[in-house]
Amino acid sequence: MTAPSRVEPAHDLTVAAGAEALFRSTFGGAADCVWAAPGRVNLIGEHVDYAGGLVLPFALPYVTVVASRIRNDDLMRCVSTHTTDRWQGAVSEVAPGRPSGWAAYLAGVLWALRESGIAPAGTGFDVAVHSTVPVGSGLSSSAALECAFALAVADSLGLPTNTDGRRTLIDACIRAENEIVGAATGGMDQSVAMLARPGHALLLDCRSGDSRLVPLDFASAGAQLLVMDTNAPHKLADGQYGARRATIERACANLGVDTLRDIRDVDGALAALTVPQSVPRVRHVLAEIRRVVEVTELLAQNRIADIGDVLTRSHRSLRDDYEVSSVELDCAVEAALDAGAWGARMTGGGFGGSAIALVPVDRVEDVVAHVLHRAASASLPTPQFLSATPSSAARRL
Ligand code: GAF
Repeated sequence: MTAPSRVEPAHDLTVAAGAEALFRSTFGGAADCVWAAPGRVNLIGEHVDYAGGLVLPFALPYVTVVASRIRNDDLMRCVSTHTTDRWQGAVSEVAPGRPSGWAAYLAGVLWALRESGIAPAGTGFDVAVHSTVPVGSGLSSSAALECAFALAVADSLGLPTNTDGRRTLIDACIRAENEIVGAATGGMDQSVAMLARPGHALLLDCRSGDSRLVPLDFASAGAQLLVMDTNAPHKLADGQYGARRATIERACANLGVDTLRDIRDVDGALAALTVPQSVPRVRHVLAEIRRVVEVTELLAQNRIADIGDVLTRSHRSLRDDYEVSSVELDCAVEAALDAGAWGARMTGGGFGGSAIALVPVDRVEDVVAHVLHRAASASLPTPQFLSATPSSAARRL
């Protein structure tokens, strides 16, 4: 049987029931905290969070649910409906690369909360996970897992889960991913999973950490934002993502700035770079930050259709200057544009994963059909399509 090409979001309580049933059958008794955290798409501002740039992501209506129960010993036990690969181990033995695999996102969060003195030593957790965020699709399933668990831990310990509390937890989730998982990611995904609001994108200033909500209503403009998951898995811990980040950090050192956001004279900065290969990388980052400003201004004027062109320019820059696209992503983007999308781009870390297309509603079926046809003609995996309605941040169920 072939998988359906459209993936509909499930009700929160249905996802929660999956996690809670697994919890009961594995550990016995009920979980004491059940939290959901969303996946995300980034509308624009790609590969700029670790350069102190601006990003404009929003939460998807697909969530990861964590059902957990606190333990008064050092043990963590983790199970998921998505894999038979279970993990159990002592929290005091969690270290970079240990554990490996999906449980590192959970164990890493508890490790980071202990390291920063938020969670006491001698506290463990039993955890069951169920998710509707596709894994390896560039839609931030990792951050959803981290954030749902971080909030469950905070809740169990009686710590605040309001906005200020969430900001502290975001830092712990980023540390877990950077230090225990070994993915040098920049923090956009954890921030939007914790701070998003329905009907809004989150404009996040990754230099100051400030954020504000930007109203985002595709339907009012007669449009849909289609997520096109290419089904070509991406990985952020395999070296390519880290290599891009390292190039940007070396360029900052070369230019004598803390972040590329601090650059005022773009041409001067590009001319001053001593490593020629870093020129297109820096050019992408600087142009992409300007594109986020452009999109934010267009949204303020309710000119949704006009952001299409900016999205497409972002894709070309990611493809040609930053070199993080893939055959599958390029195929989906060009097919969507040919079938009438106003704009399209890869979203997230790239090297596979998902693209987005801004499509007038009367062209959606044509775009879906065309993207499927082009992928089949090129013998690429069959894409699947998800709905991208700006949705809620992590929540207790
Ligand atoms: C991944 C990372 F996790 C983010 O921090 C961000 O860098 C993104 O890729 C690219 O914009 O999702």
